[in-house]
Amino acid sequence: MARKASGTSKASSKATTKAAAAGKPAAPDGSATSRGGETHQVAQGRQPALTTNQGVVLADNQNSLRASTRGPTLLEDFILREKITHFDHERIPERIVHARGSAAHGYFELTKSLSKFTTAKLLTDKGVRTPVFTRFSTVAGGAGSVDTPRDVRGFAVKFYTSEGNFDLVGNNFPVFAIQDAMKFPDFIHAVKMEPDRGFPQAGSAHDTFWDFVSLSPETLHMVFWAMSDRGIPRSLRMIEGFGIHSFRFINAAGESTFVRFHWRPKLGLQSTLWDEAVKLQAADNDFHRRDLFEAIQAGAFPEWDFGVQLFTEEEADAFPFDHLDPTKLIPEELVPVQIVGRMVLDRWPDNFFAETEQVAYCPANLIPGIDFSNDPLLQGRLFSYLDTQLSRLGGPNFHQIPVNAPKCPFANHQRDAHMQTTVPKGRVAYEPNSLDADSAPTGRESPARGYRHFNEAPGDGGKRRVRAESFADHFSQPRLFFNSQTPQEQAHLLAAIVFELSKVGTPAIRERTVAQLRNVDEDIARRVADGLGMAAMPAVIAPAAPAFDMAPSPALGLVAKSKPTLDGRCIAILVADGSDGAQVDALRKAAMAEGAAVKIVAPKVTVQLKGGKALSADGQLGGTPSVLFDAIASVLDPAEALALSKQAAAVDWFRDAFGHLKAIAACRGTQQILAAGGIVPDAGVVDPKEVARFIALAKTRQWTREATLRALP
Ligand code: HDE
Repeated sequence: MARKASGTSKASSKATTKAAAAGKPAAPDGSATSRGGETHQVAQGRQPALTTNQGVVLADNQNSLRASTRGPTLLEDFILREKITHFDHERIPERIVHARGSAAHGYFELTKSLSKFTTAKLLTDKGVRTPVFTRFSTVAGGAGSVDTPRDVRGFAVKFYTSEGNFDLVGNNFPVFAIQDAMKFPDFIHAVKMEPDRGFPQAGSAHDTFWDFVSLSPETLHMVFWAMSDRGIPRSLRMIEGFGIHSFRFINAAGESTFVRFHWRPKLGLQSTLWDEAVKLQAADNDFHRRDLFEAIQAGAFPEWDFGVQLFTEEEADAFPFDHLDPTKLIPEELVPVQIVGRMVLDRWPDNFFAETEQVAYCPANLIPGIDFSNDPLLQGRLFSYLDTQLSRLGGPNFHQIPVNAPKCPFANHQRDAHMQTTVPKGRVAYEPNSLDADSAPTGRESPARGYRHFNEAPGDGGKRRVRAESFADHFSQPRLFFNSQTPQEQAHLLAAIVFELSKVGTPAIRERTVAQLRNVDEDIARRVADGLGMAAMPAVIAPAAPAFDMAPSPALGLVAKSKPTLDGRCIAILVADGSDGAQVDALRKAAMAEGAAVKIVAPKVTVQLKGGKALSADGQLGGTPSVLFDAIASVLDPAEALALSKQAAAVDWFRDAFGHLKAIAACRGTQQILAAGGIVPDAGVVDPKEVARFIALAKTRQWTREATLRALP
């Protein structure tokens, strides 16, 4: 058996050998290619010839060069060696954080000029469309991890402006976990998998993370965001984005205004429930990537409003916190968000590696009219990103990779280096010079339109390693965030903390965390302690600065920013043999008219509807759990429904949808499945004939159901 090539046909393998012996190519263009007798005829048509990387045309891409028909492979097979060597080097180092990501091309359009505040054309030329490349990511997991862990999401936008590339490298939370760049490696090491055991991948529910949190109360505000439902988004199309740090705008007069950047999803905010997120991780590792891809392919282009919070130095001085501290947000009630533009993502990358993997963001990529603030976290980032690209992309010419290259002219005297792809002309690679000719000009300074930093007055002087006293309060803003949520959102947040701490094996870490929570709010700490079954409250840890109350900010809620809509949502209809096609069509039409995608799920890939018409399913029941959808309906023949009521996949389909507070349209037959799942139908469960009622319910979760299902802290 081992001596025979697979699918051997004696006649053709003889022909190959004969041709080889006669010095003729075994597989001339457009003819049958020999694979040890197996022949694959591929129409040549307009296909280009396969070549090596040197342009040498290949005669045979199936077989290596061998000393005889069954002899060893020869080292001189430069074609094989080139192909395998290239393959061996296909991966580049993944990002140390934000390794798992999905991206898309699109454009930014300015709707309101900010010329009073900045000279950046991106923000002054109303109506101009600037190309963008936007990458969303999780932080803790590796490139191959799943899309739906509890985590912050990266929201990085590269604007290819007429004045150079501007990178706004933000997250979906408006605050970060640490105040000084010095702590970033510690924070990331704490959240990533523990170094001795190599797990957990992409999750913060473990000892080292909470150890760091409990010892570093500055993390608490961001941890509250991560433990809220914002940490488990339904879709990347339904998250906000924030530049976090204060930046500066500079206008034509050289005056500066502080700015914080915001992205607002057109589809509103929406998250999953924790049980749903856990099940999504098993159902579809690529849930968010697929969702973004499918929306763009379907022409339902994701869109965000772009907003700015503008404030002066004097206004900032009056804030009850330091705006240079990246663990602090500026409530919208204090400084409103003005919407000045929009971003639309309308093109999926042609190649994941070339674009999404090789894109190199850097917060130091600025354009004239925008400058940094002294936020000590931002200042550290200005070094880190360039450094990381050097190691990830192999050298300083990564700006020449198409996804990174500016789309405006660029020229300077930088030369050579690893992977240089441009061929500069002339003898001049320095400046000033008098030798560059008109035929090969090499570039000059432009004092009038070149980049200028804001001329900031020096601070209090003196060189020292220090944390500003104005950064000392760590508890007021987690309290503000918590108090700005609905009671149900608050309960979810506390349940997440209890869940994560329940995965922590070291009791002292749990206790220290609860002790820190006492500084945020006694009631929060008590509810978490109760959820953990803690016998006594741990002693309070004296805070560096005591928390104070701020007026709740409704804009920090998630449900408050959700939209009752089916736009961008997905509804599933369960069918089986004998289902009523007319009813399926009525549901489908009504849902699609409201902007939803509709997927047919069935026990078999193809079913015969009542009347004999065949219907192909988009998903087979066993592999298409209801966590993948925003609402579900079923149109079943009673006998089929009875059979399904004995199938775990069908019972779980409804039980999960019910548990995840989704609207359900269940026909009479389906009541048997609901009964098998112990589901007592409520107002969120209707008959599929009540199409309008179902569509109205499907636009939101059935929030009131939760109290009947789950004991939350
Ligand atoms: Fe990053 N961060 N970061 N970060 N970050 C990276 O750069 C770093 C921080 C953010 O889709 C890395 O190209 C330091 C804040 C996003 O490619 C690295 C510090 C915020 C992305 C890096 C921070 C972010 C990164 C890894 C503290 C929100 C993904 C690969 C001083 C405002 C961009 C890379 C993409 C990526 C360092 C803090 C957001 C190692 C040292 C704060 C969205 O350079």
